[in-house]
Amino acid sequence: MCVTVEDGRLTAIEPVAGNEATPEGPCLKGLAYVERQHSPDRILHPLRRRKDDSYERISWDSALDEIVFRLKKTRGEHGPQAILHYAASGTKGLLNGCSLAFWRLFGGCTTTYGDLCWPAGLEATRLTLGDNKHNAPWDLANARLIIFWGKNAAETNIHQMRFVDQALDAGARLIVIDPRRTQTSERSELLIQPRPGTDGFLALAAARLLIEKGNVDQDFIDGHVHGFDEFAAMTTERTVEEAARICDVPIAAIEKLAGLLGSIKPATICAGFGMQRYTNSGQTMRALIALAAITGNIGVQGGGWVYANLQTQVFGGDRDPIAFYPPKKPDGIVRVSVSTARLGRDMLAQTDPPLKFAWVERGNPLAQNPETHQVRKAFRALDFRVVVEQFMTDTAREADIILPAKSMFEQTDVIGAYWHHYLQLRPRILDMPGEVRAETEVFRALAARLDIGGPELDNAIPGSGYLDTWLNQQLQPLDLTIDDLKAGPVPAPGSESVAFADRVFPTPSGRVELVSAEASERWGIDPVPRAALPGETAAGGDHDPATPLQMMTPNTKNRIHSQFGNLDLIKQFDPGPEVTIHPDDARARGIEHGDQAVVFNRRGEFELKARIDGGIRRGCVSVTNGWWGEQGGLVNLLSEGRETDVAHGAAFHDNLVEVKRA
Ligand SMILES: Nc1nc2c(c(=O)[nH]1)N[C@H]1C(S)=C(S)[C@@H](COP(=O)(O)OP(=O)(O)OC[C@H]3O[C@@H](n4cnc5c(=O)[nH]c(N)nc54)[C@H](O)[C@@H]3O)O[C@H]1N2
Ligand SMILES: Nc1nc2c(c(=O)[nH]1)N[C@H]1C(S)=C(S)[C@@H](COP(=O)(O)OP(=O)(O)OC[C@H]3O[C@@H](n4cnc5c(=O)[nH]c(N)nc54)[C@H](O)[C@@H]3O)O[C@H]1N2
Ligand SMILES: [Mo]
Repeated sequence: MCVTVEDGRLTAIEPVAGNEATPEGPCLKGLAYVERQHSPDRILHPLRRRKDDSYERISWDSALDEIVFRLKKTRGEHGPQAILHYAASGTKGLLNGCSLAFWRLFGGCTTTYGDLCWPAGLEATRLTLGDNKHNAPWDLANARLIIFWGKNAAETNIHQMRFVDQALDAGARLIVIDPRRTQTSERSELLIQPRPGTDGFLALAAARLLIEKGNVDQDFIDGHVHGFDEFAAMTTERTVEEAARICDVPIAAIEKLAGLLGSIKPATICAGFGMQRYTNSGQTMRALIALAAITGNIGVQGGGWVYANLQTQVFGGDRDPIAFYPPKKPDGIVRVSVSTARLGRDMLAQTDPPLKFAWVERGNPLAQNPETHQVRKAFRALDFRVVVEQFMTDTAREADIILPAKSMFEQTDVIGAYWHHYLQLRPRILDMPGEVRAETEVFRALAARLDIGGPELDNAIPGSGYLDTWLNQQLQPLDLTIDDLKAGPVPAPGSESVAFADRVFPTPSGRVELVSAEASERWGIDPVPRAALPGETAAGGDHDPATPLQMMTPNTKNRIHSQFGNLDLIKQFDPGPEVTIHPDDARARGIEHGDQAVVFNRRGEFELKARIDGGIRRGCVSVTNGWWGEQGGLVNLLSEGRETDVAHGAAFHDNLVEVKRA
């Protein structure tokens, strides 16, 4: 971003000419930072809840004193693990690590394991290819065939569409696989709309056809694939007709998918997170990667498996999704941990010790974690809650004390990415407004009051005067300095613009693993990616007939999860939540376009406007996630706290509902 600051205020955000990944500049959300940064709704002072649930402004001294009193009391009576530290995806940067550094000094805390976002796909990729990396963003322009699988890039990776357009203009072909017609599918020649959560069956049927017709890359398979024969045998367990029936897609669509994939090279499969939010997601994603592998589309220009590019994760150890496993117990500190996907349930169930205190920063679990009712109940069961926030989110409203959070323009940090492979400096360009303090300063103030950290404190949590030195220390093993980054984005050391071009796959066999012993040892799943239905699906037959509709809660163009939707600029485009429903399903329920509708299941309900749209599969409804309670669309009131088959992700879309007119 090229940012203009006048009289201490952000006045314009423009593209940076020459930025290879995002040359067209920020999207509407990026532009909305001008409003967000100076919004009158921003929290600028510590706040304490009154008895009537309103908030009063208090001084930092009294906020910190009360927090310290509560921390000591909780630690004294129940031990440090009676305190939950919860952080999510609000902002990225090296300084985020300082929070856990504080809790380590404090003597520990209860942490979370797993993640709301992408772990099933990350782990599936790691098990199969050995690492999570992919070709540079702009390499997509070299693809001759592009498959967007469960990814709506036109809304969620807007800049990627530029490279899609370049590829299409040069004659490439585009396939989209998504139960919804989306902005991404507009230019595709083939849109396959499978029953949600059945993509594994679809992929294996395509693989079967590819193998039967000999349209595979035998040289790549012989040289670099482990377990091909077992995988091939497994694909014959079900006919293409059977798969088509399970996915409820035309046989011709599967044949066309296999036909294009078998005949056009290079092909890139851009996989999103859609089919990765089900209880069968790990196996589904492994089956998809297999398609890229057997057609030899790995390690080549214009080809590949594009899921997550973690090549900028070069700090402090490996980028193995090991962070997604329940923490081990090193350094003498006993760590207790709850599942992010089951946050509410696990918090309530924890007894040794019971949770009494929660610290939340960079996240909005009341809106974004599954099963809002349980999360709310768990937060309300605590003695004390601190939330560090910029705005009055649903989670902030649960806090006893709210601490005002900095914005990304107010503290220097080093950031990576998960699409391109550049490290960047995010320089401080604005002063913190009101009494806002950076998290690092808050933790230092708490540490001083608790008398922890001593002379080591600056190394654990740098003070503002020490920040540049600290960042330089982090960069030093990479042979980089802040000054290098000041000159512009720098490719992460060791990063590749064509991933796996060297054909080095850091798996146990050193090859692409279509059979993975590790998968079954670690996660108890089949070593081959055999397909199975998700846990809660209308395809299963044994579902509750009272809730026949599969609800998907995708992301949307003009918000990042629950952020931005409170801004006037964004409200012009997205004034309120809507449930999208197929005309046939709406007619059967007497619902008309624009009617108020209630979406419900045994876990909860909410009311919102109906949007009738023939672009969504019959039997499915969708509501974008990230609405606030006050806006009427807390979608996770209806989801269940349930993990994916691998890596402790959240199976948000294993979610059957019914809709009726309000
Ligand atoms: N504008 C915007 N951009 C974002 C974000 C945001 O909030 N707003 N969030 C960022 C983050 S953190 C993430 S994780 C990514 C997510 O990026 P995406 O993966 O693109 O987003 P989703 O909307 O979760 O899912 C994509 C598509 O999957 C489809 N889908 C659902 N179930 C299935 C299924 O069973 N099979 C198939 N084939 N498709 C299915 C949905 O209909 C949806 O269109 O976006 C990132 N970019
Ligand atoms: N039903 C359903 N639920 C979903 C999803 C879905 O597809 N369906 N998607 C899931 C996915 S992919 C993700 S990634 C998660 C996202 O889950 P969260 O990360 O909890 O969601 P955000 O809405 O981005 O909330 C981030 C919060 O951090 C605050 N924040 C921003 N910067 C800072 C800072 O510097 N310091 C502090 N202290 N706070 C800051 C913002 O104001 C915001 O309230 O949601 C998940 N939830
Ligand atoms: Mo995410």
